[in-house]
Amino acid sequence: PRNSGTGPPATGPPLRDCQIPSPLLVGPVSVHLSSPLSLEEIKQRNPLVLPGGHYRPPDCEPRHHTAIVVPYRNRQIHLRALLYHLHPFLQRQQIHYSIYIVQQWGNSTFNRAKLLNVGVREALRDEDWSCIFLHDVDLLPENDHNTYTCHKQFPTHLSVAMDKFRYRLPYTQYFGGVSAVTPDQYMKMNGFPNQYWGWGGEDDDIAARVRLSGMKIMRPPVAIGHYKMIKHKGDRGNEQNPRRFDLLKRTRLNWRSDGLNSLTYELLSRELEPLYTNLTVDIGEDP
Ligand code: UD2
Ligand code: MN
Repeated sequence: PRNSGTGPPATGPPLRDCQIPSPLLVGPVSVHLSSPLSLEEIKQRNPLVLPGGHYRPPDCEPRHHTAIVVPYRNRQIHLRALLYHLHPFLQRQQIHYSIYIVQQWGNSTFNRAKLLNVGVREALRDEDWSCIFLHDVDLLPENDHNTYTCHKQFPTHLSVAMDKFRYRLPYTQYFGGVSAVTPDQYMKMNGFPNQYWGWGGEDDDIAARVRLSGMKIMRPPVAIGHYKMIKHKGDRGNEQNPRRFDLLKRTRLNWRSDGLNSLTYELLSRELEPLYTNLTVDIGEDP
């Protein structure tokens, strides 16, 4: 069995380290958004993906071990589009990875940041991941030179140029969409806030935590960090959070006590689906 994120496979001769950059990269890719394939068809196109959405390059020893964590509820079409694009994208990068879909159970108000906390904690139970990606379900990377790996020192914000913002960063402290942390960085910032129920603010809180814990935000060049966001309306159960401005005023006071160290939830199920690990979780509701 392969029981560690860093060791070589248990059997067979040792493999050579994967080359950096990966020789399989193609650069800009065109992203089609209409009518994604079924999960079965996507699985057929990705025969080397193991149950749970797990992959390891077959002919070289990967230098990166990345968990992709996706906060999720009721976005089937987007999920299929994401899996369709992300599996081949990550395989071209020759990294060892798994995809985790963290599904909020029930109808209480959506809480993206808390789901991300759950995903990080559960992913780290599986493997010694060197990097954890926090990934909206509706964002598709358009250039595979945007590698899904972490910076050693500081958190990274990847989705710097999205079609919805005319391929520019909307504001300097912007941290929404796709970001990445090492387990150490995550611990240092006490994870993410648990108190943001509904749409908005949680990404700015996370950016503030990066700064308050003595770190800064790394970013890929704008020419590489291109993403398409699948167009959508706001979801029922994820209405704008009217408290977000008040909460953001208190990040400086709250970040040490609200986060990874105050996280409570109940994991209802953990399923190894063909293309992803499904975590269904009861995270409670807005008090
Ligand atoms: C922006 C940010 C996002 C987050 C959000 C505010 C971008 C590209 N993204 O996204 O990172 O900060 O604002 O909370 O700027 N989701 C579900 N089901 C739901 C509701 C949300 O799966 O019912 C997940 C899904 O992964 C989605 C993410 O939460 O991509 C963010 O929600 P959104 O896409 O509705 O918000 P959006 O596009 O304004
Ligand atoms: Mn979105």
